[in-house]
Amino acid sequence: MKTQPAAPQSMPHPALALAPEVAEALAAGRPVVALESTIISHGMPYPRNVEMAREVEQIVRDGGATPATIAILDGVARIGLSADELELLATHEDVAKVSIRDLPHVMATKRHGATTVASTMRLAALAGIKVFVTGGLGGVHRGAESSMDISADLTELSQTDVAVVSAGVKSILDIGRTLEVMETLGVPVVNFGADEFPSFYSRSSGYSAPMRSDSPEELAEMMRIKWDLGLKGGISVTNPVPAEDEMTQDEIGALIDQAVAESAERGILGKDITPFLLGRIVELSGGRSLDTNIALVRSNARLGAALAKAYAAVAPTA
Ligand code: PSU
Ligand code: MN
Repeated sequence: MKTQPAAPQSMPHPALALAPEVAEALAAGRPVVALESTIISHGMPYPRNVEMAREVEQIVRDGGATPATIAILDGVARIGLSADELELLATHEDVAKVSIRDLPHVMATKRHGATTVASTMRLAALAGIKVFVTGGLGGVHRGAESSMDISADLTELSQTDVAVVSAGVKSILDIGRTLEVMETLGVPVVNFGADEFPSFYSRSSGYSAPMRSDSPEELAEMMRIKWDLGLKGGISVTNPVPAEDEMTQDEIGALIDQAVAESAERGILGKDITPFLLGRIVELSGGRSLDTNIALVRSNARLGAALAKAYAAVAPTA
């Protein structure tokens, strides 16, 4: 263990196992980008999932930051994984999907777990990492007025101080209600380089973004100001999929509606809904949605590395 020059609150929690390069980068105040693992185990088919995971780590490195993919292995919260460990997450048949509520159980039973946006945020914060890159955020599910199915990603954004870079919210969810809940929870939703809130596969959603920023430096300044004021919680940075990789609403909308209808017919419930929908949309699109998904994660990784660098330059040191 290295001694840290920074203040005690930025010391990684002792229950976490940090990869040496991640521990060194954090101790030196160098930029680090957290990456989630549910996208690997429950979000994409093998072997594209593990190829994506490796490639995204390389993009973060090329952008001048240290990648830290987060997961639970044998009950231990790991911050930064080896290539073999990424492969294990992508292939092992018993990897639990771990949101916040699942963390104590998967750790107590010493299982493997892939972390969602919510639990990745929390573990990143416990490690002292402030920037996290994912594909899509969870949110308010369609029909939540009766099912009450609202992702813990939203409550986590309201209380954990991490900036989350995503390509917005898929229209498997109710995008309008998701934006309303984030407003209620005090979560800044700031869109990078465009006025319309993006819907993951598409640059459009029919909703305008609550805020817009065109520079990583300005986003980093938002982070610094929010936390300096003592405003708890994260920032949702949305990064529209590059235009050349986009699937328009016309191309994807009907497939999403079909997948949502099938999940209801089959009685899929709770934590299984999102993985079911993601898998079904890949099938229904003949794999095309997977190319878009991978392209947007790459783009998010580039922005996340730039944001981590910009934040490292303005972050309080004590
Ligand atoms: N949305 C996507 N891709 C994903 C997920 C959501 O477009 O991979 C994953 C993320 O890990 C997210 C989780 O945190 O699903 C949300 O699951 P739930 O709706 O059960 O909270
Ligand atoms: Mn849910």
